[in-house]
Amino acid sequence: MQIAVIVIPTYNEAEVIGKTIDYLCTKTFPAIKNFQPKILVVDGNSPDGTGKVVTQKSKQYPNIFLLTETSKDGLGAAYLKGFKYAMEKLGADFVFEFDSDLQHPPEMIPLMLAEIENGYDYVIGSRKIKGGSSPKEWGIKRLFFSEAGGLTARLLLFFPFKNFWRVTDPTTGLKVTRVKGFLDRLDLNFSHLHTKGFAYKMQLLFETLKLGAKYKEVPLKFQLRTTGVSKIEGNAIIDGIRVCFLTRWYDDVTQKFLKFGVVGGFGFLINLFGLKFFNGVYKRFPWEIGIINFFANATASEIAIV
Ligand SMILES: Nc1nc2c(ncn2[C@@H]2O[C@H](COP(=O)(O)OP(=O)(O)OP(=O)(O)O)[C@@H](O)[C@H]2O)c(=O)[nH]1
Ligand SMILES: [Mg+2]
Repeated sequence: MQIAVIVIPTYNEAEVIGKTIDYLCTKTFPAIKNFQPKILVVDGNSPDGTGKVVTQKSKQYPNIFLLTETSKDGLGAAYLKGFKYAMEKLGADFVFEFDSDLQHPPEMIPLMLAEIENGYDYVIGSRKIKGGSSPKEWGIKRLFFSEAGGLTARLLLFFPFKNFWRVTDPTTGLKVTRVKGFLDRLDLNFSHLHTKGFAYKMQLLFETLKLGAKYKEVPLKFQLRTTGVSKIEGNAIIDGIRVCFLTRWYDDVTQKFLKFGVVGGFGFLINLFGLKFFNGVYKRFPWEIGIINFFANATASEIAIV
């Protein structure tokens, strides 16, 4: 049976992680028939004892794993370590990205696996399509940042190509990715990734789609965090813009476009100055203005081409 690993990063989530594991193991997993689910918690060495709760739960249920980092290292770092562990140690065929605080309804997991069975490689929960939503309780500021952040990421990553229209929620955290051909072909090292923070999501989204993953969005009703506090870093917006920009900048399509642009731009300038220069030179000859323009144009174009 194919293995689906639910990777859950945690930092100071002792209050909720036990409840999340109970819910997944008793309510969600029994509804999964064609996959073997495993839970991998990646804990940033939380001082509140999150790791201890997970260890206790691993005695109560099978297939609960804990990977403890030496310290809090950012959301991207936690997920990347989790992806590697899931592939190398847990035999993952599919890997979920899932929040510990139950903001992602666990019922989404079997629904997303059903789409995997339909042949999709990369299924994400979108708050922006029909049936999806953000918490009603979110204030205007958080809603604005969510909307503006999403649009900025879409523009920077994909405009004007088709993924700009296809990807409605680039900052969503709920995803499942097929390992074979996709997660196992991504460079998951930080020499390649532009951040260890939240924005890793945008770079991996871009690169997974670039690999040609069959992509599907399902509606996500993102819940309000009811226990613990948000771990979003203060610089998440600036870092997000930086990561989207760098991801697009280093893409081969952009690089080709830039090379053509630079070569074309230089050619244009040489042509312009050449035209002026040779116009002056040929004016010294007793020729008609049309002939002078013709020769000046021809000479300048030749030089620009060379
Ligand atoms: N290991 C690890 N986990 C983290 C880190 N930052 C966040 N997390 C966990 O990642 C998940 C998502 O973080 P949240 O703070 O809930 O972010 P969010 O859901 O976008 O924001 P809220 O709506 O405010 O909850 C939670 O389970 C966090 O405990 C980190 O640096 N290391
Ligand atoms: Mg959260």
